[in-house]
Amino acid sequence: FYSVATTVHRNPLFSIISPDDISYFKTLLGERGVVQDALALDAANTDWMGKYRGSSKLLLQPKNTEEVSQILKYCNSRCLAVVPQGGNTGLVGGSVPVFDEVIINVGLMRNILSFDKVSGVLVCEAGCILENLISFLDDEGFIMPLDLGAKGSCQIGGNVSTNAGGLRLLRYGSLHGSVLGLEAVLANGTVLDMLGTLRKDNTGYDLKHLFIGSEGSLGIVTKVSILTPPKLSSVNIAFLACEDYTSCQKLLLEAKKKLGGILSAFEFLDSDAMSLVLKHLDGVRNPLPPSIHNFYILIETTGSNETFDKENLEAFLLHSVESGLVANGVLAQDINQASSFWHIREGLPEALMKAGAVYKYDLSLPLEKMYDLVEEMRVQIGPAAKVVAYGHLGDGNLHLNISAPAYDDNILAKIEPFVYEWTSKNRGSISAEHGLGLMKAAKIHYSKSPETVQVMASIKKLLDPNGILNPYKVLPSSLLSQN
Ligand code: FAD
Ligand code: 2HG
Ligand code: ZN
Repeated sequence: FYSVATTVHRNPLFSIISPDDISYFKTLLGERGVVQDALALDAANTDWMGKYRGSSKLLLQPKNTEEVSQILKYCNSRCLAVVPQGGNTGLVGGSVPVFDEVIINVGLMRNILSFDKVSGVLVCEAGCILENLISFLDDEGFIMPLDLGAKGSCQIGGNVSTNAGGLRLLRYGSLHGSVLGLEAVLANGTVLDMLGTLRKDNTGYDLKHLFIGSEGSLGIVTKVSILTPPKLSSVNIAFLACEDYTSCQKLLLEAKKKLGGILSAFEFLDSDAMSLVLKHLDGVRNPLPPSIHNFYILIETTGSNETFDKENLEAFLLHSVESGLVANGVLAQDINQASSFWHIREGLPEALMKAGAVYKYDLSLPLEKMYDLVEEMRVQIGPAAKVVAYGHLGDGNLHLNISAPAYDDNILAKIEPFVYEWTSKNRGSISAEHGLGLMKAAKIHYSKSPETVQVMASIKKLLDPNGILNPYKVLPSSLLSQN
């Protein structure tokens, strides 16, 4: 395992689980809700990348908000640290314990509570798996406003807690817009009912936003109300190749102008990313004729006029080829081809895992600068590792991945702090969508001013005075231990 935790020390104020604690939880949750089995604990202690690993001896599975409240109230009074865990697909070491924190997973809370077919407002428990919500809505003629490669495992509570962006943010906006309400339990067990379903509600501070993207550091999200758009009948996907990064940018601008209202995704990968997918994922092939291109772009349109939308995308494609912006391109002819295009893009995190060790950076950068960083990083690293770039180009979000045969501190020293300094200098964000977790808690100052971080720390201390909720994550520990 990667040795990131060596810079963090266990807070000695936290208690160690005792047999009395276990008895309490068994009385509260029953045997089923108290998991001590070694195999299950091993999985829950290890993150999706196999990079971060804790040593928790206890996983709790509450079935309702009241149980979450009782668990937290008890942990707070005993000063037992906890880590909220959803589908455990987070990529910044936020969802697993660092030391022996109690893991709380709301995965048994997976009921859909209501769905309004006119407004499209869905209310559900936080443990619902994203993919299940997507299929529920599909039957109702609606879609989720977010979609991501981890949909088969991630929970809506985890999505909200990370403010996940994903593949369609370009069209439907961030969860700060589509989450209309939520219910959350504070560290002392207080249940905050903010589960509104209204589009408009200006009655003072909109506290739900504190829980969107705070990565389980302020409370456990137990219910969510979310605005879902209707499913439109015509979806078209094109897979294109560009020879240089300037063309990719121009193509984005053209797509916004010409496809405007129907554009629903604009994703990119570079040639190293493409080679990696082709090498490591079974059954994947490049949909374009076999010549190497520097960049690949996936464009999706979603609209309601089948003939017009398709013609529109075809005309756009043709024009882009004629004007020299696009070197080659293909339009998906059926649903299988469409999903094979998506598989190339969505399969990248998995391909990187198969390739060995990976250092992940999830950056927001001004578009015109974005690829300069990738090129500078290649020079900086040399032949020791592969620099692979892809991401949500339409949102200015670069996924810079450095793939190496094994974790190596010499490689890391070439990447950091270079990547953070570069991002900060260009007024980017060191976390576009994955959050800070353990990986970047101490790096927050690269993207936030000291005054802002101080206010964040004050809010954390107000809502969680003992610091039991997801310790060592999001904010620098040094700041929270100060009085
Ligand atoms: P976890 O990983 O379990 O937890 C994530 C964080 O949220 C942790 O800090 C945890 O403590 C907290 N948390 C979880 N549940 C709760 C809760 N109920 N209450 C309070 N806190 C909670 N992210 C993107 O933004 N866009 C992408 O396109 C994207 N694609 C991905 C593709 C793959 C293949 C993978 C593996 C990950 C991807 N991610 C992406 C990263 C990840 O953030 C998302 O998968 C997802 O939002 C995490 O949800 P989860 O349920 O797995 O949460
Ligand atoms: C994606 O967009 C995810 O595929 C994962 O956010 C990004 O692998 C990554 O770095
Ligand atoms: Zn992403």
